[in-house]
Amino acid sequence: MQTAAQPFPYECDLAHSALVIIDMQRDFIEPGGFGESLGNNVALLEAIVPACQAVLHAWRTAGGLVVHTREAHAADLSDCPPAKRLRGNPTWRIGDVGPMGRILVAGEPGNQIIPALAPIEGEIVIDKPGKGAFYATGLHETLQQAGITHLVFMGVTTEVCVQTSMREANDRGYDCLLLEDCTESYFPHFKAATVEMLHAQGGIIGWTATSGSLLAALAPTR
Ligand code: C5J
Repeated sequence: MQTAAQPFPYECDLAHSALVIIDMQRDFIEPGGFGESLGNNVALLEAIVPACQAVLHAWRTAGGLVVHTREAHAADLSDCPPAKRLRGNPTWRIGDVGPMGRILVAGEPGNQIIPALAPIEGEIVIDKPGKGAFYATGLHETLQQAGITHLVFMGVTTEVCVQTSMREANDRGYDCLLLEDCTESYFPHFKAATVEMLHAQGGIIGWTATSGSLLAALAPTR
């Protein structure tokens, strides 16, 4: 199928493609969570949920593989480097008890994916200790076993975990598409710059498109 995209149309075959949804977790998106406690306007991130839901529904209906990621650490923080935990001067550090349980710890309420985009049976859920979805997760091996060559990205935040994951995927040989209205940052100018740099120079990291373009491409497959 062909999706109208930047810098030129994106070709993929559903049987060899996966939808990768990065870190749509309560602590980043819901009011009263970790993201808001850091002074961020989470309404910016919440606003992409309907577009993400529409794509997820269409992708599921078409029978495509879905991967969800969570930025999550083990309860004993053995997978959290001190450099990550000690950086900056936040109110709560990773592992501290925040408004929705321990910050970025697997299994805590705030660490869950928001109900609107909750994984269903058969979908892959990856807990990742880093920003990128490929670092220390086994995701590449899982995708290779499934014969996946193309990845469509959604999620948050655009310039941190989404961009890192897309760059990691590009280096591993995947053709990557980012859905512009299904990703967001707490800093709109960072999102704009990220979208532009990913598809610049002839698609140096990959392609970007609107969810509407992908939905139009998916329509005949459903
Ligand atoms: C993500 C972050 N998911 N901004 N994390 O982007 O720290």
